[in-house]
Amino acid sequence: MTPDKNLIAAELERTRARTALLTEAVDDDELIRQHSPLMSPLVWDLAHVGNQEELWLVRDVGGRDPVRQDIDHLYDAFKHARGDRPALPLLDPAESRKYLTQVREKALDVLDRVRIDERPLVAGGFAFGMIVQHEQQHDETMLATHQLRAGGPVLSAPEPPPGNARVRGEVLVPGGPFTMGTDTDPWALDNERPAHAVDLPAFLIDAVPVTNAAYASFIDAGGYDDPRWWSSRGWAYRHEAGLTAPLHWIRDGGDWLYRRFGRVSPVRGDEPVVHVCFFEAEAYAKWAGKRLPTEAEWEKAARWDPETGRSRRYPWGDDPPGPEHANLGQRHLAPAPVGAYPAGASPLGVHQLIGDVWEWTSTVFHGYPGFKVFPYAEYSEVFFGGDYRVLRGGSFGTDAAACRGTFRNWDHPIRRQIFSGFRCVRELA
Ligand code: AVJ
Ligand code: FE
Repeated sequence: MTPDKNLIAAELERTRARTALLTEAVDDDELIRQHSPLMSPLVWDLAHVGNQEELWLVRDVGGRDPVRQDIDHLYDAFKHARGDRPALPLLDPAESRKYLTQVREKALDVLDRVRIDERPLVAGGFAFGMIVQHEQQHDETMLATHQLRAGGPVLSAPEPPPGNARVRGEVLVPGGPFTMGTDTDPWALDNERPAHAVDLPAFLIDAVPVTNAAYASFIDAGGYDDPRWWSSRGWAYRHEAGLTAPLHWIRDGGDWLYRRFGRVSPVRGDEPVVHVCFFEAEAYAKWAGKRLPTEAEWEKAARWDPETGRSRRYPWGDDPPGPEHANLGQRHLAPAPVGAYPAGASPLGVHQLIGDVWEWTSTVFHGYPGFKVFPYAEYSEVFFGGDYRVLRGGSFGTDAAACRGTFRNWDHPIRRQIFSGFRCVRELA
């Protein structure tokens, strides 16, 4: 497949506009400051996306001289933990922006001149797609930093579309094999490959993600105080961290309020719950008499077409996500109520698998059978077999370029500053 260079350039520019918006919404002091020990200062993310673009597009694909080799070590995520980054001699906001502009000019020139041939790094425009996705991933990380920052609102967006109250209950996914992963998606990352058959017994999956109302019933039923629902690690963490509700929820008499991007409002019952960790998701599922899906179950529910037996790129088909399909791309700054995207449902009738909230699965992050590192081990391989659970489907903060039915995210089971929710499954009686 020969990708359209104009399209690639447009994706790079569209992505940069999002990065600019997220980093221009606050003043220099807030860009440099660390808003949470879990997160980098925004100014680190900013120069880091430029540095990755320099490493891969300017130096590797383009074979050009370095722009700023002297700063590579500052923006290598493996050299300095997030908590240590504010103390580094980072580029200041003005220097960072200048650096990004210099790198982008060269990267666009490389794109103009490069022969997109069969070399793996450039086939299908892969390296450019990888850099677009990398910047989009950091844009989601920066949005999570915005959610953690104290102070009044600096971002705004229209409300998501309304929900359709009729979508509830469970959907039967029949037993049998399906194709998991992909060999053909040109911008799929190494951990999504290769395509392979997975045979699953039949199961029932929630038609929609678990809502705030459902999650509040778990809280009201004393779920946080009953060790029966928690794994031993989860129970220990629930006490150590003093968990009593999703992150950012505030008790208000018998009701719940929620602080979202600097605005406080009542928790909406019909929205998917967000900002829960894996242990909370697991406890809720057990309380509800269910469990979390495996990663394979999630992907079969999202991609398997019972008519043809093939796996689709998205639940609705192979067309790229439009605003009618899914809540992606920071177009709205909240998950949409359940039932808001009937056009995005899978053929079996599972809704909102893509967008709204990342969904925890019970699967530990590993390489698929036949996995090959491409193009660098530090993207995926170094995390395989570690203390990470896979999350699927993307959130309202995820861009379409970094989201598809095969896309795999992962995080520690205690993390909840990410836009994480879940849905449940159960075996047939
Ligand atoms: C795939 C979201 C887990 O943010 O740690 C960004 C993506 N990798 N820069 C992360 C990533 C390198 C990664 N996640
Ligand atoms: Fe990165």
